Amino acid sequence: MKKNLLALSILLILLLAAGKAQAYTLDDVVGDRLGIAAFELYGMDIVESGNTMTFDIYTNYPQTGVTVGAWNTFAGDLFFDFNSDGIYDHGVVFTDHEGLIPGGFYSINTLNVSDDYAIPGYGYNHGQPVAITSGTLLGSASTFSFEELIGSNPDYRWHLVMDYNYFPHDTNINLFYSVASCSNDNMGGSFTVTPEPATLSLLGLGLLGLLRKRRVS
Ligand SMILES: [Ca+2]
Ligand SMILES: [Ca+2]
Ligand SMILES: [Ca+2]
Repeated sequence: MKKNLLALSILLILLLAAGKAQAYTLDDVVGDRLGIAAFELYGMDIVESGNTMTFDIYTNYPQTGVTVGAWNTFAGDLFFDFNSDGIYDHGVVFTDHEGLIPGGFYSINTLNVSDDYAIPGYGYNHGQPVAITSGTLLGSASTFSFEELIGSNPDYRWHLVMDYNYFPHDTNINLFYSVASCSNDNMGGSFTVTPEPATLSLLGLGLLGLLRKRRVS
């Protein structure tokens, strides 16, 4: 009896420790940025609730951008690859550029990578997607805000709430985010949106039909 209790306690402690190791839905390594601390990216929380998807991005990078020497960097856009072919086909614009709307959800025609903004002589992460440059506006985030956090590291959070029907359901969606136009820190990952209720009920009806058929035969 005592042994069981001990085993249970150890299991509980292990579970708690495992839970603590993961700070966000998608963690980014702390300290992997290039340059100053303002470029650090910490991670992203992705939460599905009701018919919304919430994306919270934790960063030290200010909304108004950071200038290093002669290079005026600006915050990156959020990229999605809906069909996992390695090409980012959808995204959300974060800042006012190319006449696109901040908080707007776009089907992407063209995008710029970090090299498109680079100034010779500066170190940065090469070839990383950073900004949508043209596309079709499909909708916009119901909430799109930038918040200062209590304490520091991370200092800020991008807060984005979107209709979950903007996303394909029940399939792996890849995403990518560069902290800024230089991509001095970036992160990738994937998430899944649950099947639509209609699909579920159809599936249920199908199963019911199968059961009925079995009963008859
Ligand atoms: Ca980082
Ligand atoms: Ca794609
Ligand atoms: Ca990173």
